[in-house]
Amino acid sequence: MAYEDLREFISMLDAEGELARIKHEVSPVLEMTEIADRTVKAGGKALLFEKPKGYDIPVLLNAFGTERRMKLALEVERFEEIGERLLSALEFKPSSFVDALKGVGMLKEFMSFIPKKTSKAPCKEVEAESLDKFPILKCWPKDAGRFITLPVVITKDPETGEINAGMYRMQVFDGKTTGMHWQIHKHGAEHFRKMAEKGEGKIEVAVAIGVDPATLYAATAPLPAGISELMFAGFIRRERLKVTECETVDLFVPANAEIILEGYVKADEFRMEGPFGDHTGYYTPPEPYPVFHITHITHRENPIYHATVVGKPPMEDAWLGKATERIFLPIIRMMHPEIVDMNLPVEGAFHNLAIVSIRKRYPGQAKKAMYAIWGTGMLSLTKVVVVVDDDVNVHDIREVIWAVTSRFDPARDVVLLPPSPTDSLDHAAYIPNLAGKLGIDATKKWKEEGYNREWPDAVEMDAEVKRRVDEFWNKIKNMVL
Ligand SMILES: Cc1cc2nc3c(=O)[nH]c(=O)nc-3n(C[C@H](O)[C@H](O)[C@H](O)COP(=O)(O)O)c2cc1C
Ligand SMILES: [Mn+2]
Repeated sequence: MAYEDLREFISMLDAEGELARIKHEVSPVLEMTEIADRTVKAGGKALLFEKPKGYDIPVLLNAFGTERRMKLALEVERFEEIGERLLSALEFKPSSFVDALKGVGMLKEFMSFIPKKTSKAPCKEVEAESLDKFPILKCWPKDAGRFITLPVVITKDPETGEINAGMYRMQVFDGKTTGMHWQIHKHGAEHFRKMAEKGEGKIEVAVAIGVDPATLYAATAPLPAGISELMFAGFIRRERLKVTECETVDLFVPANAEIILEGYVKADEFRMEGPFGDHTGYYTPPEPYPVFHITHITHRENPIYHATVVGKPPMEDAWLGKATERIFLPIIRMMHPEIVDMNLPVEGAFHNLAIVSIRKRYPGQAKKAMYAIWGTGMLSLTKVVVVVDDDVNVHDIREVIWAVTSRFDPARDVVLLPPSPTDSLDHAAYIPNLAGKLGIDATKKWKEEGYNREWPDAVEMDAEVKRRVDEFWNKIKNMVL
């Protein structure tokens, strides 16, 4: 049964023993961060702060902070199921994921999850004057102020009319004004640019805070442009998302959201945003970003404010990222069949390092896999790609280090790219958004690749001997272990 809203998810977490209700008075200024940081790093529970100091609206943090909770959120045993369902819905062999989702053959199943309009909208129950009533966190000491960290930002493509929902943090400037941190590679930024190019002075924006888990996840997912996140949310939930018409802008929002902000972003107005303690583990320095002017605020009766704290990994967003890694793997494998598995280690902040295993069938195929990663959606921003053979478990870093250090010759097996698009949060880039890339081919080398002898066999015991030892291992085991 799909979660209708955030509240149903919270109830389920409670029933599963996954929720801690904090009755202490805790300040949303820094104190909640310290508690969330200690909790997530220890694999602890979701946190419902019932008495935020100075506010009467509870705060939910760390809802997705473990693998188990992320799976409960998306109602799957394995994240791959979602990608596999997408592929199995295909009626032809598309040459790309975009073809797949937009093409003729697609996906009656996906299309059947178009959001369902309703006029019964809890998110519109109560009108509010300003953001000041919400316990919005100041996360880290050097943050420029309070930041809304889990907003689902909804815009309409000024050319095609397609709707996008992306998660872009919002710095609170005052009760009716925030920053709009859509980075240049993101669809919100693309809609903004198209609006400016058309000479329209502003773009309408709606923001939902506190949504059902599938919708929240979908807003963070690297879907191709033009693929509706709200439809994807319905696909994940296996039930259409209920949306309702905004009151002051021409957009639809999740009807059961806790809080809705309506407003606009002007073409010619930029303001310094940040610093912000970011998911790279560093403060992202101040940079000019567009400004969101809020014209209308509504919320449910007794709303819940949903937030996350990012910082030095691992933090809660690690599990949103890991879900993405797993969900999109089947699709990446469809497009690039040599790829077997992929690990985007949390410590690499997802864009900094990808470890990919391949089944090599022809010379140079490891290089092809690198170029595939660098040519695929948001993976194109990946700074370092390491390619190993499929006898290596990419999720076991010790095995990866063994394979990489033993199987690559730095003089021959390195690919260095000239400055190329990089994540806006790549602090090492000499020029923001532009940096080199490194590929390491750590596959076993072949004669056809210029290696002038046979690759040595790995040291392994005979299966027959293992079987013989298995027979009496239990008697010895307790002595030796
Ligand atoms: C907690 C969290 C915060 C994020 N904050 C931002 C942000 O401030 N700016 C941004 O461009 N992307 C941010 N992202 C990543 C985007 O949500 C992600 O790239 C998403 O795919 C963007 O949607 P789009 O492809 O429709 O633009 C954040 C992701 C998470 C999980
Ligand atoms: Mn998008």
